[in-house]
Amino acid sequence: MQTDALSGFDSAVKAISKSSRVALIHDLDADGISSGAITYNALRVLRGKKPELLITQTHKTTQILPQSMKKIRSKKIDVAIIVDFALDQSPQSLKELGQVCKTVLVIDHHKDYGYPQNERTFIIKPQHFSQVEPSKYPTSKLVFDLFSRHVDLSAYCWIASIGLMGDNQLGQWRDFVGESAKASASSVEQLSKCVDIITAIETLAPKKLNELLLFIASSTGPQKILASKYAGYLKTMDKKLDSLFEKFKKEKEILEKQGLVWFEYKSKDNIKSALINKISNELYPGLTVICVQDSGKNTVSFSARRQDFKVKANELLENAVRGFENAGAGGHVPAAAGKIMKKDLSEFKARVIELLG
Ligand SMILES: [Mn+2]
Repeated sequence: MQTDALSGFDSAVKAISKSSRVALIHDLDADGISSGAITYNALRVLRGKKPELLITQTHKTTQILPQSMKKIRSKKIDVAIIVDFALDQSPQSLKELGQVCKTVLVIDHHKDYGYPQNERTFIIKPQHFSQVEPSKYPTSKLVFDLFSRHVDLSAYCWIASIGLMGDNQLGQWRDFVGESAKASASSVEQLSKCVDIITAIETLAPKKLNELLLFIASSTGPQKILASKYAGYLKTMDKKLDSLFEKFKKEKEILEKQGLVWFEYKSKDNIKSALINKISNELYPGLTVICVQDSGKNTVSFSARRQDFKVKANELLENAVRGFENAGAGGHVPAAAGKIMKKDLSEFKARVIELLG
C-alpha cells in the first residue's frame, strides 16, 4: 500500500511535461491557498513554466463547478490537479473531469470516499502511505512532502507552515514550523499572523483569493505577506470576530448530556470557520461545538468542531443532513462543515441531538 501510493504519485508527476496543459484547483481556506501556492511553485520548477490555469472557485465545494469545467474545456487542459478538497466525495464531478482530462491528480487529507482509481484518476491521501491521522496532515505539508520527492521546495517551507497552522496543526508539526520560521528569518507568531491574513481575505474579500495565492507563491518570505495590502484586512476581521465572540458568550446553548455547544447567528461574511476555531480552541476543545450561520439566503451553513476525536464531526454532520434537499456536509474528524435549506434547520438540530445521544 505504502509504496503503491507513493510510486503512483511519482509516476503521475513524471508524466507531467512542458507540453502538458495543467490546471490547478484549490480549496479556499489558509491550507487550500498555501497548498495551492506550493503546488504552483512545484509545477513551475518541475516543468520550467507555470500552470496554464489556476482556478479559485467561487465558494467552498467538493465539486468542480460548471463554470470551472467550462474554463478547463476552453483552455484544453489535459492535467488537472486538485488540492485540499475531497473531489472523491462528488464522484459524478470527478468522473466528468476524468472524461475531459487525461490525468486527474487529487491531493487531499479529508476522509477517503473510496472512489475507484484508474489510469486517468489518481487520488493520494495521508491514509494511503502514512500513520499520521489525515486531519493532522494538512494538504500544505502533504504537497510540500510529496513534491519534494521531485523538486527542491525548501525555500517554501514557511508556506507549508502557514497552511498547516491554518488547519490547527501546529502541535503536530511544531519542530517543522520552528525550523521553517528560522529558515525564513521569521517567528511562529509571524507565520500565525499570515494565517490570519489569509482567513481575513477568505472572509471579507474572497474575490481576491486568486491574486493572493499568486502573491504568496511569488513571495520570498512571510515578511512580504505581513507588509502587503492584504494585511490591512486584519483590523476589520478582528472587530467582526470579537463582536460575534461576545454574542456567542451571551447566546450559546449548552446541552450537557450530549456534550454539545450550539450557536446560531446572522452574518453576511463567510466568518464561521474563523469564529468556531476561536470558540473551540479558546473555550470548548473537549465538547462538540456547532455554529450555524444565517447569511440571509434560503440555505444556512454550519461548522462543527470536536478536538478530542471522541465524536467524528464529519460523520455526525453527514448523517444529520442525509436525505435533505440541496444539502451537503463533510470534512475531518475534528473539523467539518456543511449546509442545508433553512426550513430543515430544526429537524437538523433534532437529529444532531439524537445522534449525540
Ligand atoms: Mn486542509
